[in-house]
Amino acid sequence: MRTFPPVSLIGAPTDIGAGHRGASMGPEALRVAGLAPALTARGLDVTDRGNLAGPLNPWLPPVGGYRHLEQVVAWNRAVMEAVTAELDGGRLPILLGGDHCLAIGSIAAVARHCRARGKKLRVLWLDAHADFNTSAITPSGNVHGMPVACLCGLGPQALTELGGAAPALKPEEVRQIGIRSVDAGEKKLVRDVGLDIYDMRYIDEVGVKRAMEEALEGLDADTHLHVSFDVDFLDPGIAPGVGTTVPGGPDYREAQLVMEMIADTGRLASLDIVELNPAFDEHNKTAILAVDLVESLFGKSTLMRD
Ligand code: 6HN
Ligand code: MN
Ligand code: MN
Ligand code: MN
Repeated sequence: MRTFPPVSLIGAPTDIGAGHRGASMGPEALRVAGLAPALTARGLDVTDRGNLAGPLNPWLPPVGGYRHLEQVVAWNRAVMEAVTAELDGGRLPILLGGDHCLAIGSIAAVARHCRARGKKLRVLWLDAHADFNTSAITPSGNVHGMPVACLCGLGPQALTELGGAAPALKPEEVRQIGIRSVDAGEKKLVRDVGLDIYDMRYIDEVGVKRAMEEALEGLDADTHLHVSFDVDFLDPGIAPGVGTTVPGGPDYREAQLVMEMIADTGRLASLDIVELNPAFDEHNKTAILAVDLVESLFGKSTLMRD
């Protein structure tokens, strides 16, 4: 069994980049679902750092193609600083979102950490959506639909240069899994940049096992693996507690296999759990499922393999 570095939970209670209110309640729902004790039971050393602070959601229409850009930047700066502090301390940060725009700050910190140490980086983006919109093509202005583009250098300077002048990510460092909702302009853009997308059609055709083997190919002892887990990755039948449900996602066992195969690599070094929206949930069942899956991500297997 792999031994993990000490883990830090960082709450970012905001829905600043989302199209529905409520992801701001995500960190507390994950705590109530028992995330920390579940990880402790796996033998991990877990510290909950509590919640970051940031601006309230003013709930305004887009300006220049973005909703709440100033507040999105403030939250992401706070996330980036908090994640950087944990990585510098040799710890494994788990960001409790909050909506998915916060992955800009979290992954900017991870990328900067890797560059400074000559480490390779692989980002696994588990999501129903590609999150590759820009201000010119977004249907909503919601920045949670833009984080991957921003991290690859396409977006407002305040976000693309959050962690330094160069883009945080090269598209070839990203693998997207579970994708089944991509907007028209976004489709063209992800093709143009050559993003590696294992969409649901592909998973239907070849199965989770082969798709994940391909997505995880090439990881070595020198690779930092970051998982950005948008809970809307899961089929809404098992995970209704998100703002942007898309039918046709992975079922319970498929999702478990995704997590178990990531765990088997032994490379997981940072994690986002985002887009959980308790306002849409039923008795916190989506948070409870997310905790169950995160246990698997940290090596809990359904049989006697751990
Ligand atoms: N998420 N593609 C849509 C948009 O408004 O840009 C939805 C994005 C959802 C983002 O769930 O993290
Ligand atoms: Mn997302
Ligand atoms: Mn999504
Ligand atoms: Mn499990």
